[in-house]
Amino acid sequence: MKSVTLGEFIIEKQYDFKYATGELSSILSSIRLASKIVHHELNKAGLAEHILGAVGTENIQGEEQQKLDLYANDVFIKALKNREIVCGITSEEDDDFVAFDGESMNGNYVVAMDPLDGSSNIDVNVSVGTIFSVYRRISPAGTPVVLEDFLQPGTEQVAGGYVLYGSSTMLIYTTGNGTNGFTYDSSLGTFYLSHPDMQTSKDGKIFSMNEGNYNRTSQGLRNYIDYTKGIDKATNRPYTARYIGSLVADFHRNLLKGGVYVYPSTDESPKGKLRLLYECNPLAFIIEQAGGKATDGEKRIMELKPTELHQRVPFIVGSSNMVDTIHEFIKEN
Ligand code: AHM
Ligand code: MG
Repeated sequence: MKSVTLGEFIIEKQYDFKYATGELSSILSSIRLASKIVHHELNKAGLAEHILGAVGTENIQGEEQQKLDLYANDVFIKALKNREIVCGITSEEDDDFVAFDGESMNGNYVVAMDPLDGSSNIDVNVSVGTIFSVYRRISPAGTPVVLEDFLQPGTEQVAGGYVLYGSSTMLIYTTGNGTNGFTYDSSLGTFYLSHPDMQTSKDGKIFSMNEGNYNRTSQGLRNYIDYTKGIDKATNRPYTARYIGSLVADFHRNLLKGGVYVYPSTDESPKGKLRLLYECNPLAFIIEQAGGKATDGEKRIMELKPTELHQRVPFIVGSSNMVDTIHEFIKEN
């Protein structure tokens, strides 16, 4: 079988895109480049004492920032700015959006991203990821980007994806014509198409949630958690409990094997933990294109109208029948 590189694939698929100017291809190429740089830096993390550990500052959500968070943020911003097609970005690491100036103001696109999700896992050598979402701007080209450009529902995404820095580094993305996965050959510096047209199974067997939150969640969800442990051949239970605490890794495993990931509303965090713009929406786009579902427990994630950059939402994502069953349990209570 002929090996297809990510670069070749992006160009080949360019004309599936309704605007087909090559600009989106260029953005994806910037993301590809930045992810290679981050991959190489991450692989050194275990060796480089100066890179491990916290910077000592907190981001807007009160979370401690790791040095590699900031490094990845910087690399992705520079790569995205460089081609003067993106006019601004919003990132988990920056309190406000970053408006690009100069020629970039003519850019037609904005990007929302979590440059290094799950970064508290780096110190223990566990997989982390980059999550990204691309939109066409609403404001006119040639003017500075505005907040409304970022507050678009996920249905307006023109591309969404993630990079998983795991035992292999993979880049998975969609532009609305299916989900495709590429694996990085670090000896050649090239991503190859390894997972064409990914499909997740309708019924899965994996349940992924931080069950430490059991007593903080709704009665309906608690009933579902109990149900996952029930013994019943017909419904393939008990399910398998798997939770890494690194969203991209948990999501990726379930996408390939069939399962559901839940980060619910809790007493302490009624809106859950994960952020709509750069964590939930891109993964919702990916899973829908692979035949799965993503909701906040009630509504489709991609139809939620964002009201703020760092907005959090409860997140239920994965095999469609599993998501439906959770909804039934939630409704019953
Ligand atoms: P982060 O964006 O600060 O890295 O937090 C997001 C991470 C996800 O990767 C993961 O699924 C979740 O937080 C784990 O949270 P918890 O430790 O509460 O289970
Ligand atoms: Mg994150």
